[in-house]
Amino acid sequence: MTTVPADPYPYDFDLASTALLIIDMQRDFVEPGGFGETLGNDVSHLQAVIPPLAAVLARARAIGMPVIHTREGHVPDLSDCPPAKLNRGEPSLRIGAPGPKGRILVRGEYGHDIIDDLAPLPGELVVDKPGKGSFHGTNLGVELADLGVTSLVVTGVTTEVCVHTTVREANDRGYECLVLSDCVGSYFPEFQRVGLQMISAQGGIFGWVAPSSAFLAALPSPVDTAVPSPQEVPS
Ligand code: TIU
Repeated sequence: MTTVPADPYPYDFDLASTALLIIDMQRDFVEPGGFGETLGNDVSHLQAVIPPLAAVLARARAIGMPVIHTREGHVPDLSDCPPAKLNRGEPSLRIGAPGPKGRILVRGEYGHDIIDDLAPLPGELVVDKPGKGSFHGTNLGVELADLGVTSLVVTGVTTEVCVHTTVREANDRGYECLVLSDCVGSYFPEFQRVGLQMISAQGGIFGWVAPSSAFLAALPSPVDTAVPSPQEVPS
């Protein structure tokens, strides 16, 4: 077992059954001109998440931890977008409307894809989701079962929307979630603070919260976990 100092108490996990989940680090949310900004949000708050999350991603890859990316968005005819979600806000700025990065939150469009700094590598799972939660309308649960994953290290945006919905879904499904506080972001500083408290309050009602520095410090170094080269294998 590996242990990370966390709120409300240390988070124990088995590296063999843990995955890094990166939620919706898409241009539509993180960059100017996307869906997030059309909703009136200041996207600069989300940019702060990128450097610590890139460091966690690099380390996860180096030690062979499974990495799963999600993207929120809809098929081009919007048949998977319920009217209750579609009919929000100014019509010219809604899901499916043309934006500076292509049609807003539509699969295949430039703005729907993940930012270059965190681009998935070939072989990493990318889960396209029509909702805020990562389990609703996706095969994520099946994929995690196939991988033997029972613990999730959760990162991405936004803290109080897709991260919270996913952590709540995961908690109800029996996964143990560690949310990395500096690797999740909100357009609203107050929601960031309270959103994290809501996860770890009441004895960890939805999961655990820790900074990425604590998580990284608990991981084995890449050297310890590297596959030995042929000349290093004892004969
Ligand atoms: N608006 C907002 O805060 N978030 C979303 O619409 N989606 C995600 O959080 N990914």
